[in-house]
Amino acid sequence: MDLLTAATLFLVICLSCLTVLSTWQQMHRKSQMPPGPTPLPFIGNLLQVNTSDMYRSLIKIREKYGPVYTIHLGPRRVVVLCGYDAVKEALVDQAEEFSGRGVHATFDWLFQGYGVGFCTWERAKPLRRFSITTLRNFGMGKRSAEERILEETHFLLESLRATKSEPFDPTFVLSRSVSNIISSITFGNRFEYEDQEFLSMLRTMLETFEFASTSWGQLYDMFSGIMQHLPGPQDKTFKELLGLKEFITKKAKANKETLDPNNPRDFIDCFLVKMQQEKENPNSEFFLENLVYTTANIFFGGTETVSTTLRYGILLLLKYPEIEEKIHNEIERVIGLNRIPNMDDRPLMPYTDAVIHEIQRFGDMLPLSLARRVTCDTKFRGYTIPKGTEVIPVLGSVLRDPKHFGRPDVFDPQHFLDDNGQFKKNKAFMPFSVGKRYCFGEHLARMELFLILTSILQNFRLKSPIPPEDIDISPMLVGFATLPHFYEMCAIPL
Ligand code: D3G
Repeated sequence: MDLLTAATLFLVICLSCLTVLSTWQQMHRKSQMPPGPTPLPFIGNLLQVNTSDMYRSLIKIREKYGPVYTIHLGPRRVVVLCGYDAVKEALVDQAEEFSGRGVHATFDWLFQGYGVGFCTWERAKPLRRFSITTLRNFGMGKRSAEERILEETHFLLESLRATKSEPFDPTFVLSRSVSNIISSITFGNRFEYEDQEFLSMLRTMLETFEFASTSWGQLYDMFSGIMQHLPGPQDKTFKELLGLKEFITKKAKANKETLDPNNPRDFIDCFLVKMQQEKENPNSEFFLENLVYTTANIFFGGTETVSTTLRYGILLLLKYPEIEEKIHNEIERVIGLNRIPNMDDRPLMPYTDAVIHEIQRFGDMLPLSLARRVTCDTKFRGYTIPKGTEVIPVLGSVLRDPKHFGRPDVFDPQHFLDDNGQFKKNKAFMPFSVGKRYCFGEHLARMELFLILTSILQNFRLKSPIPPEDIDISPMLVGFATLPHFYEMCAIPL
């Protein structure tokens, strides 16, 4: 054997050993992952899911593999968590490990890893702390959050009165009021209801939620690597999202030119001040991109989720007039008709509180939550999940966990009431998610839902132009979000 042949042979043997070793390692690593359906190259488990109903597909796969399993959404390897126990054990008991953020390709296209919502835990930490403090300060200072909500609700009631009991689609009537509450904090002002730029941003937010919940949007989440280079319905969404970004950028510039650091007018001003304070720190997260995108997160996240919940809630009340009637009675008993509602009324109104909880439970705003990611190699229920693996906590399966809700698929406020008609907490109620990346707008959102709904029902009786039996309360889309069908309603002054 000459030297060349020997060397070649040696190389071949080395390479073979390496290949066997790495395959074995991979298999071993894989065998420590939760079980799941066998993936095909590139498309993963695409054939096992229905992209127009990912929630139901994931629930179905759970039947075979249990509440914690691995699935391949295209090239994404994801650990899925179903039911209260699994979600709580991961997100709460191992909070730090499960605090990373997974892929949301539609939003990632715009955010590019900046801003508080769609970023790593490392970036989120300082941005969340700052956002929470700043939101709290704006909710406590000269105008409390409660006052902001009630002021805006006054305009909402006016526009409901202007409908003169005629049927109308409540979508934008609700979203412009909800959005104005968060706008008064992020931008320091509310918008006129007919402001065309405002209405176009509201349309953008609604349409983005719609796109991300369609079959195509879910497919885009799996195959954005290729799909971003191809034409498709995402192009319209992206173009609109750019408009939203440009609005905020413009606003940030204007604020910068008129900034008085001793008198911050809004969230953007506070961020500018923070940027100034940290300008010597090379590792600071307080720079312009994070300002623009964090503001976008708060504005968008604070608009679409609450307004869709209200829209779903009103539809449910149109379907069940007897439930609406009981809220009217409670309002009359606790608040009366001569003063506006406030947050001290809520503990005295267990029925209304239970209905609002049940609206959020049944409405299941974000059925797959926002995807997480483990920040390090993570031991969980005997498995080892490698650092960087994505995790989907299926919040819908927690909100419908049969161990915690008697009739999970039925809209029934009794889920949150005890035998004496008192409000009953339920630990599986987690529409805002839990753990390190729970929704930090939760407090504001819950105040909005209570004050807006009670204010509407203190002043109006709701009526459907079609008989309640014909109202379809099943969702129109279930994907990133759960969206109700569009409908018309009448608001009859009391
Ligand atoms: C969407 C776009 C930008 N920033 C946040 C969101 C979003 C959707 C749902 C939630 O945030 C959770 N509040």
